[in-house]
Amino acid sequence: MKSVESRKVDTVELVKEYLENPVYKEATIVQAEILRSIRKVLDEKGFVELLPVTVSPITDPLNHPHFGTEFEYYGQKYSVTKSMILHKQVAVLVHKKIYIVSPNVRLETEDKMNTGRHLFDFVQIDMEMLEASREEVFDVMEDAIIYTVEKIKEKYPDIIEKYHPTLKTPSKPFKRYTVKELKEKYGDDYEKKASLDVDEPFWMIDIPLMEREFYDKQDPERPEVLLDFDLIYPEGFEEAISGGEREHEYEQIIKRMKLKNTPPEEFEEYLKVAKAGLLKHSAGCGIGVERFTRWILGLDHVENTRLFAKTPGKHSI
Ligand code: ASN
Repeated sequence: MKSVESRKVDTVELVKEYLENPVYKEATIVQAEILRSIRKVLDEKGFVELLPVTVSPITDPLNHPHFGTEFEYYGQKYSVTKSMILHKQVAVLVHKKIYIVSPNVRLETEDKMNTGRHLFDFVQIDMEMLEASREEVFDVMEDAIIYTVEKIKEKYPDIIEKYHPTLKTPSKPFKRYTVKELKEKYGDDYEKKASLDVDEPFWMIDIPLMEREFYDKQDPERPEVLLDFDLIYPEGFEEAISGGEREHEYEQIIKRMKLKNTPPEEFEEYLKVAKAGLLKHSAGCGIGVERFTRWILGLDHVENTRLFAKTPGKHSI
């Protein structure tokens, strides 16, 4: 366990670092373009941007330590948002295609400090489409990624030349590999090894049943896998996106919660909506904004892609 002293940040030094190290200025210019480009593609495809939910009585069950992320407000328990997945399932009933630039707080433990990929407060562009298949999600996200990479290369050639001169615009359709195929080829550390082995992003599909939460849909034909996916960046940058088709039927949701030991009483209000038959089939995903910036610039750590980054195990400003 590190001492509190060693986690501390010298605020003045950090502000000086922001002013003196050009990476912060250049990365945030690129990041602003990522936001602009993805919004443009989604807006043109008829998506409606919704405002983020930052605290709520129900959030993604993901298994992170709570520390102090829960509080009580006039007799109702709240938690900070880990992801808006359950809210997306409702919002997509109002508009058929939605997205949110969504800040998520996941209190990662200090062993994630140097992965280069983790912040305990990050932003994902989280989208959802009513009655859609995962192939339709792939189509939208491939267009968004290709457009964004092209736009950044066109507008900021000097920045790309400086940080990631070999950055290649991916071509459509991205390849798809099942987890089973990847395990057979690369063994246990398949995600990392596959990412190092390729030069374009690929979809990793058919994630085993127990490896994801209850809301990703079980394949009715092959119940040992889910109709979900990750997008994996090339060159060792690993996970870019996670998403899937969704469970929407009450009985099936309960069955999946039991399998994962997710306590249904913590999702009572969500389950009421499912039991009333209001949820419908949908599919969607989220793309991490800091990770996208990191890959485009080929940086070591997401903490260099933004100001005021929250690195696991470190104090911050
Ligand atoms: N954004 C993810 C999804 O749409 C959920 C998550 O971040 N856990 O599946």
